[in-house]
Amino acid sequence: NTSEKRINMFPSNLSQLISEKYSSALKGGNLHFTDTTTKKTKDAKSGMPYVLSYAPSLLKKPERGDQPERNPFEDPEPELTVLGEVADGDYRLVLNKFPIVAEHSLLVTKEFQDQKSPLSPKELYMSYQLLDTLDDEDEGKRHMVFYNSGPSSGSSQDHKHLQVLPLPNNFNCLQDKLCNGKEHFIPNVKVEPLQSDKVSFAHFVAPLPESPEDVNEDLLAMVYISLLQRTLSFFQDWTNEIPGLQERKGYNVLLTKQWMCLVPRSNTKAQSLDIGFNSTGYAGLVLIKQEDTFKKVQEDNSVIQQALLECGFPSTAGKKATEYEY
Ligand code: B4P
Repeated sequence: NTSEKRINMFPSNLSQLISEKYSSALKGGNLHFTDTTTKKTKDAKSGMPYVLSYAPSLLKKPERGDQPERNPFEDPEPELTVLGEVADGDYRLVLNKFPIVAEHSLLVTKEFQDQKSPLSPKELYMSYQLLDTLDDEDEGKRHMVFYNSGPSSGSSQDHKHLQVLPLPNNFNCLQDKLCNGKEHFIPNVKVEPLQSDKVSFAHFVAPLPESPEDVNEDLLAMVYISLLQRTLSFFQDWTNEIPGLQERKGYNVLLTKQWMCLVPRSNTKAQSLDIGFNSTGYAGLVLIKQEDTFKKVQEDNSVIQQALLECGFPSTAGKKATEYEY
């Protein structure tokens, strides 16, 4: 029953609930916000827009948070829990304990599930509904849901979690530019997903329907599977060239109300520059912790395209799936 499926899983005052929880967690010392110096810039060759966020103090943060042995999502802190029951009670919405952007939140499974597992139709639709609830076109407020899956994707926690991040104001990322003026379609053998032929790294994008009425579980699942097929083919094709690829393979999922994007990943960190990426990097949101790296990037920002390529795979724009898939 489609009308039943469309019932929103989130309360309409969710923005307010997140804001209130965030303020009290910050005040109570339950949440550690790291301030950053941010800078907008653009890659000259590809035109890919970036927001650089420089946070040297994050170097002191232990990789897996303050209690590295503890699974933070098994029994999340009540002070960080915005909603204890989401989607039939199978998920929770909690605040990120170590954000660099205010109100950065996480959707976590209640029962342990592996971060390497694919997204289910329910998770995709829940993510879309979350975006539909939080975005405010009149106020120019947009969000991105992302999923770092597998060791090379930039994830540090194995318990299944999706993240939702407010996007910087007036930020038009690579995927927005690609989808500008494009109608929704589900990529198939004949129709390739969108991919910029100017950026260095492989990425697969599909525009979503303009009206939320036209979006449902099935549609999102079909889009996801078509992008995932292309993404997974990289791990077969490159397995001989890249030692250890099978053990560390991973990918990023980026979702806004306007599009879905998948990026196959080969490494968490680049070799040529001291920098690592999770999904956000492939939307042009670049977190920099090293002073030296921040200097280099400001001198010549083309080093970012190189680093994004080293952590992904070469772009296949203009090639048909069969040419690189089999
Ligand atoms: P993962 O998928 O495992 O890892 P991650 O987001 O890449 O963050 P990581 O932990 O590697 O930190 P990083 O220095 O790269 O997600 C796990 C999430 O759970 C993290 O968000 C983590 O903070 C959170 N968490 C850990 N313990 C928790 C607890 N007890 N309760 C609730 N949440 C908990 O990056 C530092 C921070 O900046 C991270 O929050 C990261 O998500 C964020 N970030 C990175 N790049 C960003 C960008 N470009 N723009 C905005 N934010 C960015």
